[in-house]
Amino acid sequence: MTITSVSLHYFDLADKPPTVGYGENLNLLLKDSGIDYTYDRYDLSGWPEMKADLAKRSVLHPTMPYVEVDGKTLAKTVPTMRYLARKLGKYMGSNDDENYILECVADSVRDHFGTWVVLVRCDDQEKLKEHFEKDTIKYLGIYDTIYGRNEGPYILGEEISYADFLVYHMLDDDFIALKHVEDYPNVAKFVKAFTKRPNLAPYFDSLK
Ligand SMILES: N[C@@H](CCC(=O)N[C@@H](CS)C(=O)NCC(=O)O)C(=O)O
Repeated sequence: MTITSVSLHYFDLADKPPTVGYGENLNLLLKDSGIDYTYDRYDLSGWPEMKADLAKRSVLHPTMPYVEVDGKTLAKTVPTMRYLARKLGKYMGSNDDENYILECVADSVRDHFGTWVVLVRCDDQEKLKEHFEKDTIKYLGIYDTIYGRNEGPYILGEEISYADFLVYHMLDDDFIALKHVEDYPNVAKFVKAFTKRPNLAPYFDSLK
């Protein structure tokens, strides 16, 4: 492992559960890795100053979340997950073909995210029902095909990858998606294995 110091930084979306949003993808990966890190959450009001400060530190297009890794400041969730994965020597594929698969899955999660994020503060039950029937079910089917490529429980088989964290957290963010995984056996197998991972299970228990 070539990382000695990590801190994760993200908004505190006070009106939402603490896991909602991009930051949790990095939080899950760091937690699973067993590395020591801090997770600092911020009120939205201080963001303009923080953003200006990050720009001064040469962060390209500063957005939340960002991570400080051994003196470097890195923004953008998926590129940062890949950076950490490479540094940690785990969570990437073992060849170009596997890494291509992971990038495709990350891309599908991004498309799924786009259908959810526009509704994140919506309380119109009709619109939410429509989203579930049109989008959530569609992506659950896509993930079931992805997780059915091999015996699982993860995208690449027995080894977890950064894209598995993205899929799990997308299902968690997408309202009631996690409650419907039993209808998708390959996704259900993945979720069961993921939530039982030794460094994650106590965390999921703590959120109940
Ligand atoms: N592509 C970026 C998107 C990050 C993003 O849009 N973050 C929002 C908060 S969830 C943000 O920083 N908004 C404030 C801004 O863009 O200045 C990522 O994956 O991290």
